[in-house]
Amino acid sequence: MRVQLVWFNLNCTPKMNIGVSLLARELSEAGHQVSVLHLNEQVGMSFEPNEIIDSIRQFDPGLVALSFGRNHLPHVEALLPKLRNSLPEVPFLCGGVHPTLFPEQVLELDGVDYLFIGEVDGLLADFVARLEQGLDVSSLPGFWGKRAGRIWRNSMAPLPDIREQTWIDLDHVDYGPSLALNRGMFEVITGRGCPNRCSFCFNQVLRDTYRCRLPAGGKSMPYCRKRGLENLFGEMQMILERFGEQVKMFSLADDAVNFDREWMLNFCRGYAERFDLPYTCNLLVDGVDDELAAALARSGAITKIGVESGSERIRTTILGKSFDQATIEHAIARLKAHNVPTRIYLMVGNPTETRDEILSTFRFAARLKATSTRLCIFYPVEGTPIYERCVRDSLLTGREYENYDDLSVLRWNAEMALLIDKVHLLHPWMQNVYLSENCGREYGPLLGRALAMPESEWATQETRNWIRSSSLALTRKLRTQEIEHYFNPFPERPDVTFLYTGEPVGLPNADMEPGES
Ligand code: B12
Ligand code: SF4
Repeated sequence: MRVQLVWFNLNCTPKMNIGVSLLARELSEAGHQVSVLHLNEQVGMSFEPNEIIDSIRQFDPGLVALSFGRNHLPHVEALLPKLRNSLPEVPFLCGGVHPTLFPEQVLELDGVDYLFIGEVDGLLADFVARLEQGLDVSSLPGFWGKRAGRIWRNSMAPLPDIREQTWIDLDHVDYGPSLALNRGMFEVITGRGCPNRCSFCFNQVLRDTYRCRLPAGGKSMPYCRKRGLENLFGEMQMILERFGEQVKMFSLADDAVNFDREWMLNFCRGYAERFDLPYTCNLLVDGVDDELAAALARSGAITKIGVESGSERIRTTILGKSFDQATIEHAIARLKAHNVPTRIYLMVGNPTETRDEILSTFRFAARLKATSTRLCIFYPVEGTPIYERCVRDSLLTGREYENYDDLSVLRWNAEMALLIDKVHLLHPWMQNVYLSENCGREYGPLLGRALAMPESEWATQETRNWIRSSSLALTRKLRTQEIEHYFNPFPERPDVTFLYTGEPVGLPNADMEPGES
């Protein structure tokens, strides 16, 4: 059968979804013809329904399979009825994170015929073959459907064993443009799941969904799984053979790479033997000691850590993070002792957060002195416990969002709303005032002036220009005096900062001269 896969990646980092790519390969290996449509303004097709429909019609599919998350639900809702009109005979199948968490809502959408809940590895090709042969598909585990006036909802299929995971598809997915735009960073996934239960993350929801929807209570396969190392290294080798020096580093896209310590140590050992390329990974701070830090260092790891807040109340009580300040400090100290670059993720605008708690986040970040920081604005994803809390406490404005860099979608008083907006641009300065006496002297007056601005003055292009030019002038001055400070090398990414220490950082774009981008 001819299968059109569609990945919704609009107005987000231009990257192909790993799940869609491996499904493309599974289908083509099973003898189906596959086309992958990457909806993204920079590397694929932008959201022009007529062009999308033309492109799909040209491929003449027997099935259209769409993959999307919550942030693209409005696009899916807008596109599907039009697609249905143009291709009345072709069935539509939905899958991915959002259809898994909200199957009832997705099944109701105008134009949806089938959906799949959960991980479909090893099951999609059979579904497609049965459709092609006109056989019944209404009893296949994990698949839901509504056809000819009938609706069916099957229990989830057991979680797949991913030790021998299908490799991504380099033939049907054009990775070249996104590889270039992502500065040579190639994403691979080494496992699935996370053992933690943060209130804002889909992991605990997904794990609970599996428990309640699997007939055997979800016991057949653990939720947290890692791939076999040979399987993973083989895929990485394939990527390097195809793209050679265009690949500057791998990014291990897993939510939490090190929940299985033995696996992690073996990965570091094996990776260091085979590859001479840095890689980034999301690291859990629990259990980071000298042995692990040394192994990460030897294998070229650049670690990313979800610190989120400097306030213990926000991090543990509101966000449900399982670790305290001391554990974070210990982990980062061990990583630094072994020269492993660290990026910390911070989040502001959390429910019930106060001005002092926001400031404490930057005080804590300055104490941690990570190589880099990234700031996100809190967004409650539908279905998570914190979303339920936001609804219960009437905290939501109803504004839609597209990515974590958007403005807050929570209701705030005018003063807090303005502060959160300011923090988004000023966070390098906010860290710098706490970083050292020298830095505080330089950044304190600038920050004081910016924080005191009324909204009318803040929201002007003149103020934006002033922030940019002051940042550039100051970072040049402090570099000359060899004073450590955080700086932001690219205006289009105000969420990212790097620590200037006089030594090369070795992360993409971090070693540019100020003003070079
Ligand atoms: C890597 C990653 C990214 C990468 C790459 C894009 C991507 N999603 O692959 C980047 C950094 C670009 C990214 C960006 C964003 N992400 Co992201 N991302 C992930 C992450 C960590 C891994 C995804 C992955 O590769 N999983 C492994 C593959 C094998 O699994 P899979 O993608 O789920 O696919 C399987 C099934 O879902 C299913 N399936 C998938 N598609 C389809 C289609 C059909 C037809 C069928 C039948 C089945 C099916 O089968 C696949 C194989 O079993 C997930 C968390 C997670 N663990 O899943 C978050 C996650 C998907 N991201 C999330 C979010 C919120 C975002 C952003 C909105 C963040 C932002 N910038 O503001 C953007 C949106 C990106 C976009 N849609 O364009 C949320 C989504 C929540 C939701 N309910 O929608 C997640 C779940 C994380 C979270 N914190 O909750 N992301
Ligand atoms: S540690 Fe990260 S991946 Fe794990 S539950 Fe918390 S936010 Fe999600």
